[in-house]
Amino acid sequence: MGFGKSQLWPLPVFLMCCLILNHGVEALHKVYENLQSASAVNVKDLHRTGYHFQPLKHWINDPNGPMYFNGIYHLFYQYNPKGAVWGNIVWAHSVSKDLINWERLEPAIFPSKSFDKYGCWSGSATILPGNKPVILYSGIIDKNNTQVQNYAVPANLSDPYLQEWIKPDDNPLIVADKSVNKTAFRDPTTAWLGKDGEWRITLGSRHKDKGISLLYKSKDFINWTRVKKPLHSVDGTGNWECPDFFPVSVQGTKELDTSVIEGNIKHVMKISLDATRYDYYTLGKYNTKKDKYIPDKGMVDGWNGLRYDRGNFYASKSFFDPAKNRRILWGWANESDYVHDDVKKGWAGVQLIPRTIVLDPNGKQLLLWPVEELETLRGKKVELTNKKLEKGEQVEINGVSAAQADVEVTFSFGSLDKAEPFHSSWDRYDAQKLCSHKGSTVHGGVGPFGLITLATEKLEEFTPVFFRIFKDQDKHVVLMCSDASRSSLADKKGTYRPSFAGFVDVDLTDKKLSLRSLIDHSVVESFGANGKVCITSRVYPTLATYNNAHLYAFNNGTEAVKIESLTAWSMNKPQVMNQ
Ligand code: DQQ
Repeated sequence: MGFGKSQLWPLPVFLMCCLILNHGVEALHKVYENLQSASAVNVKDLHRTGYHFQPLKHWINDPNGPMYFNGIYHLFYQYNPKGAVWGNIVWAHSVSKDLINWERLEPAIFPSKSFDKYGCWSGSATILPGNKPVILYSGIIDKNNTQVQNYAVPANLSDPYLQEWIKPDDNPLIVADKSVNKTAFRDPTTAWLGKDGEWRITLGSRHKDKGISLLYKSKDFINWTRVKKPLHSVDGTGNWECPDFFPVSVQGTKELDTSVIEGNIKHVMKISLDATRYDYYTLGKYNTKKDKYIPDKGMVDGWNGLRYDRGNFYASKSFFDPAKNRRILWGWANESDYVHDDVKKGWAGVQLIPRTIVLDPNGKQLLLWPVEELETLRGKKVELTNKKLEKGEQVEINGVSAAQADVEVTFSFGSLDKAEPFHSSWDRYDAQKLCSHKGSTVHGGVGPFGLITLATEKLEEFTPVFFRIFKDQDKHVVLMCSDASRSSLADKKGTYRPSFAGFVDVDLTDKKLSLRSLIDHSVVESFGANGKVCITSRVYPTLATYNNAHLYAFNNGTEAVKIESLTAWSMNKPQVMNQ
């Protein structure tokens, strides 16, 4: 069944399909000598976000080197200062005291030396003993896309914003040895300290179609040697980008620095799969003796594995925030329009709302949730409680700005008896295919029910986010969908507007399901069952914009559902200095 079986396809065929599907995604990383697009003259406001992180204009991609240093959060990100398509990549830099309100600074790292002349690609920050931040990043050294690993250090540690960064002359620190593919050799992680006192980093690579996270060791952070065996690898997954490797606390209330490698913890191994452009993770154990990561029994490793987000979310990076003892995740959402649309509007890409990461008490997955600071942007609030929705009913949530809102809702249902059977021929891993058949308007037993976001009054345009519950042999299966297929009346033919989807592994004993959606003009970022499944959609409504956007809750299942509680807030714009 479609993508579920795609593992069986030869990689080149699958890659081709991905490239065709991922409009606007520059997956090939071609090195250009000239500009890839003219600088944006008019930046179009329509579809720009109100409270998601964006630069004033032009292209952005991966978040880089996030860190907390002396009271300030730093976010660097891949940025094209010259146009709205990928290319000319520098590390743009912004700082914040609360992860919400930002000040833009000059780019921190940009091509200038032989070891990064053709690009400064993704990387991470590590705070070394003595409170000394250092950045590791991938430099492109020639037109053949040869990649090396470099470091940069702050020019002035007493500058609270760390505006200027120095790239010392002993760069590059790491070059690919003969057995390593030098064009698939990038994106170093935050370093962690081993029990032997040596630093370790991992970086993304591949050997033929095997995805690899290479492991390097160093005593002094300058001289690095490759550990013969990789930290982890999976056959048939293609190139790995932006790996992330960190501990999560088991039953703890505090999250952990990346160098915590023992105790009551599990390790998370996240990889960004170049072929599919999704971020996958497994939970497992870091065997410190063998320097190997071993996924827990039963974890699916690869294309059918767990994901941070089932939608438009890629190249993410996490960091430990010592100020609040939490781990925070940044992810990039590309546009899902065409490259020529991006050039016309003069911008492309947003950073999604930073999310906290904790281990689900069931130990089998992570829970992701928007950082609490986002709530400071909540403005006008409306509430609804105990509202029953019979089959075919919908209720409008009036009184908030529906194009720029935060909505939290808990639905309940009396019984699961009417749940439709989960057909034995359906693919357990292909939620997206199921959502494409079982849309929000296709009546069911228990569900579909949920929210209708960015909608016109007559539903010419709408992006529903909803649940539907099936009965399998011995348990219920909860499907969550975020359906962009009817989000816009513009240029319907051929645009990529999938119904992104996931199965939610949730206990239904209390017969309740919760949903939170962050709606922001062209972003609908949703969190099902307290962050068990997250789905981000990028949409481009033509009518459901600004004050013409509406928000509804609906039920199209035979079983009546109740809105136990719903709270929606209009979201204010954060302060962004240096506009
Ligand atoms: N983007 C960066 C690379 C990384 C890729 C280049 C992931 O370092 O592998 O802009 O989107």
